[in-house]
Amino acid sequence: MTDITAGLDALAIETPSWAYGNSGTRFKVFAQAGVPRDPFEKLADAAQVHAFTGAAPKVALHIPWDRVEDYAGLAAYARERGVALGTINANVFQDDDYMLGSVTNPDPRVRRKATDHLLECVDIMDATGSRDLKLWFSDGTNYPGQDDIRARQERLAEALQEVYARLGDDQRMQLEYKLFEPAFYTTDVPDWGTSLLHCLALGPKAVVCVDTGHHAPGTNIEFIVAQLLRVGRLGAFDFNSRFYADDDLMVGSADPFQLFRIMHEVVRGGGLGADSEVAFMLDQCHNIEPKIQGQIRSVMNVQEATAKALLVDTAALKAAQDSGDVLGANAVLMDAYNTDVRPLLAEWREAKGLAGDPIAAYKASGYLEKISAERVGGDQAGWGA
Ligand code: RM4
Ligand code: MN
Repeated sequence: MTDITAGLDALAIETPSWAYGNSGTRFKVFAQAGVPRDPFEKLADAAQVHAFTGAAPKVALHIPWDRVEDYAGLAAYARERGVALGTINANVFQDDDYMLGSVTNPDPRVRRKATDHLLECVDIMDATGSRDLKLWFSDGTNYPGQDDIRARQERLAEALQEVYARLGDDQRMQLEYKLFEPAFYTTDVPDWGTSLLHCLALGPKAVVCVDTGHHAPGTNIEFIVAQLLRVGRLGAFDFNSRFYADDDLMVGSADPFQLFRIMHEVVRGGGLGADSEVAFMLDQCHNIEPKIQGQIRSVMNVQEATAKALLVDTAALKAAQDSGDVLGANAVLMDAYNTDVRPLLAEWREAKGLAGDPIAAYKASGYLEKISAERVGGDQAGWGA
């Protein structure tokens, strides 16, 4: 129980500002009552998730969606509500100039513009006190022959190098990969290998971000996690759930067993604990479910998977593995996975003065009714600046 308590204490989940805004599919965005109109209201909502779970102390921003005049003021506003600003997510995918790519665009003017945005994000990190810059590029091509695959890698390396050189001593760059979409033929950073190659060329402050929704069906994500931890380059997770493509739904919902397997490798590889620098972020959208409640549920899902991973009897597992006891080893893992950890988590929360059932407590708080009544008029936040 002590190990489990320490492990759960160490698990800090960063929630994304964009989860609190409206989102949808390319077919329809269903607006919800009470949705924030600006970054301040998003932070107020994120603070609720932390207040009820005790495990979501940071909020990731997306620039320009969360652009404000005074970032230090935004950070102070967050602090007053008990949370801190986290990862700064750059956005070089929503401007007409980026039709043929951002930092890999054949046009040097567009590349300059994209790189300048990334550098601006580092300025913002200085003001917010954020450690991490997260880079995700939609860059790629749709048709064979459209552009030179190799030249695009060189352009990418050049831009990354310039941004890397601008990072402060305590700042990091996370390079996220994604198999496909919006590019459908080649993506310039399609997989963890490409991301890792660039990170290794850059230096120790460049780390890989694993978005759980960015893989082909059947990909063994826990293997990737084990490998990246082994070489000290697992920088962060963008947690979410996928069933088909990049669904961005609640982490642990479609495949809680996969999340457990991932967290088992995290624990095994030293990715959880006071010394770990792995950032556990959510990158999700709540299209049809209530957003704050969706974030609370997601934090709880990660906690449940983590608690089960912490329950694995590592000595018994190693003994079974070393003696070639295939089914015995598998049984050790399954025993942990099949344990109902909800009472243990309720106890962990109550020991911290929190409600054992965060969802019930949040619903009873009347917060959603309050913001629905108060946030009338103005433009609800969505996937736009
Ligand atoms: C991308 C990627 C990024 C996220 C944006 C909103 O697919 O996952 O991490 O910032 O979506
Ligand atoms: Mn992501």
